[in-house]
Amino acid sequence: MSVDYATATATVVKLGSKIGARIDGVRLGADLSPETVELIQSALAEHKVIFFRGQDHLTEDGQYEFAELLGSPTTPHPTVTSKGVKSLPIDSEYGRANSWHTDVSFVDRIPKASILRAVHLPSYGGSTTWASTVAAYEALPEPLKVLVENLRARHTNVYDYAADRSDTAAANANGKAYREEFESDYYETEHPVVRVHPVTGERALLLGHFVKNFVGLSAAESQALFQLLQNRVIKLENTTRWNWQDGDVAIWDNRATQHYAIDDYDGEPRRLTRITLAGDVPVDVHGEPSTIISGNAEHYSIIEQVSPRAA
Ligand SMILES: O=C(O)CCC(=O)C(=O)O
Ligand SMILES: [Fe+2]
Repeated sequence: MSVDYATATATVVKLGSKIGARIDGVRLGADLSPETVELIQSALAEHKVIFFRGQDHLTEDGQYEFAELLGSPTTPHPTVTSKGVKSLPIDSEYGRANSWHTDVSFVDRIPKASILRAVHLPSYGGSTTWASTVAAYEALPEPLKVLVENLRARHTNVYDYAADRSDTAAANANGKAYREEFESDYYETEHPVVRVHPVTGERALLLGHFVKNFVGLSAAESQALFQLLQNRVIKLENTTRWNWQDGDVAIWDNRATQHYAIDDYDGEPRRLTRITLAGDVPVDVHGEPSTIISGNAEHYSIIEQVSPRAA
């Protein structure tokens, strides 16, 4: 009889009351047992972002094969197609994601999860912070819940990226070329502001920096309301911050979180590789799905068919 070493030794260490856990005693790869995969899936559903240390053995291929155990990997990106075949390089030369967002929320089929692997880290700084959008929804007073449950937002890949940050990479030639490729096709999708999580049934705010406006509100009203709601998402109690080490892997539930990469490592190179997993089309509390305004994301991702987990 073979012993499932990974499940026998895997431990989930909670990092905060609202979000975050570290999983120890698992060597990530294509050969994980179904029990270990199940442990990872349920930890992800419960804690929203999970971290693994010491995965130095993992290559890009290994990261991809592991990703296939958790879902269907998408192509690296809907518009950034020149940089990688299996994964998207997250490289400080091309851009710095120091602005709160949910990944790829400008398409209808928002990826359900992202798997990020450290490749080359700066000698200081460069942490990443995640926020629970479920905790943010749950803390809303009743009148605001009623408001957001009946509100829809337009998300686009041509967004005002300079609005609340100084992006050091945006100024160089590589950063400009990356930005041009990012915007090379126009995507716009109307999503509910509150989506019902297809696995946990939890309600989550769906916002972040790809939001252009709220449907039916003026630009100024959209801006004011967006600020109010985003401030609730990023309340420090809703967040966890990870200080990367070589060999680390982070996985987040992109249906229940936003994240922000802290740009505090000056000119030092920083590189990670990201694989996103196909997700479903969001549905609001009334059962209404998101609608496409512009762009077709079929080449990027399938639409995942989700079966809710037993409680
Ligand atoms: O650089 C990071 O830590 C995260 C970048 C990011 O937004 C992503 O990988 O989706
Ligand atoms: Fe991101």
